[in-house]
Amino acid sequence: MDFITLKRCKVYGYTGCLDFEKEKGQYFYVTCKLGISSIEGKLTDRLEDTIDYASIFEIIKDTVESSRFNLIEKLASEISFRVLKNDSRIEEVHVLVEKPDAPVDGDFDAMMVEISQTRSEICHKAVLSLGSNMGDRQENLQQAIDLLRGNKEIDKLRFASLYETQPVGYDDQPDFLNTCVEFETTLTPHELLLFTQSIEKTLHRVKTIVNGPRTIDLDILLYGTQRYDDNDLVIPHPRMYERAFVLRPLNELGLYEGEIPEDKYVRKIEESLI
Ligand code: PH2
Ligand code: MG
Ligand code: MG
Repeated sequence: MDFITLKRCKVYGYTGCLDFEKEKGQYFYVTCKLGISSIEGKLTDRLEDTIDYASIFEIIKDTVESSRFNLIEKLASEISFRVLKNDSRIEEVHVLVEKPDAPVDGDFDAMMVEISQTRSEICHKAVLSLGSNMGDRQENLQQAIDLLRGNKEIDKLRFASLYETQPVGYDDQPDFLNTCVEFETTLTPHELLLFTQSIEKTLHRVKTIVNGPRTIDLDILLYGTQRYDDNDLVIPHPRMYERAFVLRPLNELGLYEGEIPEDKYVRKIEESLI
């Protein structure tokens, strides 16, 4: 393992339990040690082949300046989370936050907290269902996959074959092309939802009828083994186990072994995504 360390970056921030700390602020020192399996730049001597410490300094500065946490524990963990999300080459992060002017009556150098986080702790396997039944359906799905792959927080993406499927729910519409994709991501469920919605927007999806025709639809099926339920997102997807157009591609990816309903047809086609 190779390491890059930013030592005692001095930044002004507003983290603290007391009101005046959140209002007036104080200086913090942040030390951040990044673990990278092997820094390519040590051979190539190129900046792109390493982690630019200037970009890490910006993350530290921005996080400390813009947050108003109670605890330096939380501040340290937010810094490490953002640093890990920023570049998938970083495998682990160690953050030390010092608060030299902590409001404690007595003689001390600084109050400090140290935390460590690894990529595997914040990286999850996500599974999506993709569908299209308007325009060039295959091209729409391909573009959606390309946009997913282009996100630096999405890695190791794999997808199933294309399936021609009979519409479920609202029948009076053309057949769909469906597939499923699986990838590793450091996006949170909510960030992933915003990203899939931005892809739908980019590919000109217009919402007309519920369950009706669409150029592209991306639904989050699974996010690790986590359950998630808030106003705009429920994971696992509540209807996924009733839908052959979801279960057939999932089965192909080795992600589902059980029964598959047969009320609607689902046919694997020859053409595939790239
Ligand atoms: N999507 C729906 C409703 N019905 N039917 C098929 N076959 N494929 C879909 O992707 C699909 C559907 C709502 O998103
Ligand atoms: Mg859907
Ligand atoms: Mg949807």
